[in-house]
Amino acid sequence: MPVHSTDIEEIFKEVADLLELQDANPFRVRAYRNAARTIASLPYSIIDLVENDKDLTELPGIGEDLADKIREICKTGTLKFLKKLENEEGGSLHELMGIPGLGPKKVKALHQTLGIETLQELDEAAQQGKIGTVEGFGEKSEANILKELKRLKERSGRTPYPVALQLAEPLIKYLKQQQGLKQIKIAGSFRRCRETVGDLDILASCKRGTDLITHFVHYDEVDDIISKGKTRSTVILKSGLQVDLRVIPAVSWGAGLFYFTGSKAHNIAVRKLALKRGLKINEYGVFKNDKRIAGKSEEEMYAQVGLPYIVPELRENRGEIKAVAEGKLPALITLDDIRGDLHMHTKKSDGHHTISQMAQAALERGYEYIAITEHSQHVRVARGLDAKALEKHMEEIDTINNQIDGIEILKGVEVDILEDGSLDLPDTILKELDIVICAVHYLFDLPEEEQTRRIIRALENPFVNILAHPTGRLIGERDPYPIDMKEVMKTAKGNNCFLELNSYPYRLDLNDTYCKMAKEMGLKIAINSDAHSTDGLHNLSFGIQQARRGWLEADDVINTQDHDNLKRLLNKN
Ligand code: DGT
Ligand code: CA
Ligand code: CA
Repeated sequence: MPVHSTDIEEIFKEVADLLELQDANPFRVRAYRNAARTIASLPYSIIDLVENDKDLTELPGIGEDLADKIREICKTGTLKFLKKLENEEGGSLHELMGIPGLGPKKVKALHQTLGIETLQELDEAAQQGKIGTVEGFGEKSEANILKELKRLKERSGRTPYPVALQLAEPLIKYLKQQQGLKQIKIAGSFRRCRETVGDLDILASCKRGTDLITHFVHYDEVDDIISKGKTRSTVILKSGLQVDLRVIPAVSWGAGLFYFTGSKAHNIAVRKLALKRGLKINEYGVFKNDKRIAGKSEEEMYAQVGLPYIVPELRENRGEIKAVAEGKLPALITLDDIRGDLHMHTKKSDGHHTISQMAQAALERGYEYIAITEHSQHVRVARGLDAKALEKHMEEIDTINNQIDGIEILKGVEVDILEDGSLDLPDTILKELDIVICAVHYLFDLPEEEQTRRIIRALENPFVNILAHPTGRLIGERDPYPIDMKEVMKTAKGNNCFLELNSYPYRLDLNDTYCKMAKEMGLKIAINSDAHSTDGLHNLSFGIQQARRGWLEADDVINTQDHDNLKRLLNKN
């Protein structure tokens, strides 16, 4: 079982949690958390360092002991020390800490008073109303625990796209080793670039299909074989992800790809068009009087029903068929259209790299400009800046901007929207910045009207340009806060502001349908990485996928503009 960087990170985090539950020395706890953070922020996999026998102790926060442990995990896939902690008293309490709001102190209180050790016991106790009686808990926290447990159950059904991607890549590489393999592709929601996938649908055409199926079920990561036929098999990977493999003949490759890419609603709409022409469509081709007239490629399938090729991201039956028929299919944005990135953090707040490291990395990506946008003071956990610190930071940005050629560094901020919709920094300083992003980072549970009013007031500030991650959701973790999006969009447009599509793959906020809604209102979007390290700049490709699902074209997005045009868009007066 191959080890990933994230496995090591997870193991160290779990060790830290368990040590903390045991009241271990806080320095020891912190050492494991720091190590996990170091590994997470490396712009390359730590596995590579181990495989190349590099000195791990040169990394920040990694001493001899942790270096040994990293090597042990790489070699064995597990850590003996973690197993030991898990077998000790309270070793199963770690899973309770996966519930937002339950830190080590609260978990310990639940354990000591009610004897709760597992999620199931937690669920039962909450159902019976026992949690609210424990000191430090109330009815509200009990309701919250029930809500989070429910979400956890739902969440286990779908896999976030980046996780699916990480699991799919080595599997495809493995399947490609099979002799006689002609074509292989992942279809389904993964190909449509949905933010989460229910399962992976892999299609292949191969000289001897049964060989490929046998090869498939012998993959190291397979935990359970659900079915194994001559042309089809379903397995569950150790991660819990289900994978379907179908072997299809080369003559119907395009038909199979079309059918299993879906969505189901899109398939049905296309089939209706075929019926009107007296044609039949199935996963083997397009048929006229039982004679196959298309099936080798998706293009010829679409052509037979009178349509040009439709990219997978649009296949959701959200008007794409009517749009192509009228010749109004959007020319979807690509990563190549992006000229800069307007939201990122440095070491100064909660990022990992310096201004010049971020600028250098952006330059290497071919960008013409970036904006450095640290947090404001309210976000203490992220070491947000007050007015004085921001002023100093602005001077530093100027200095570096003068030193570096080929890229413009804009002076920005991600300023917090306070409870009443005022901003966390005075206008006198906002006015001096090239770009002001505002964002909600707390009080997610205000009633819709209040939350809407709060955000609208922020957008009415004369110096604000962009509303970051407009719904605050974290995929699989936190629901969007309730707001009247239409009103927010109207206000943004009326005040020459823009909304962000935050590309962090667990945010993707705005989502696809809101992007489409903005486009229809003529409101432009900024697709930003929100990078906290040089590596984080890569997240932009996830944002582009979501934007494409939302029908966005280059012109709908402000950071496709050159620097002069961008400056004009950001200068509201
Ligand atoms: P998921 O896995 O829930 O994220 O979503 P999909 O879209 O990958 O759905 P899945 O895995 O159930 O099926 C893969 C594709 O197969 C689906 O997108 C369209 C096609 N398909 C499945 N069932 C039907 C069906 O009953 N009718 C039609 N026309 N197509 C279907
Ligand atoms: Ca699927
Ligand atoms: Ca499937």
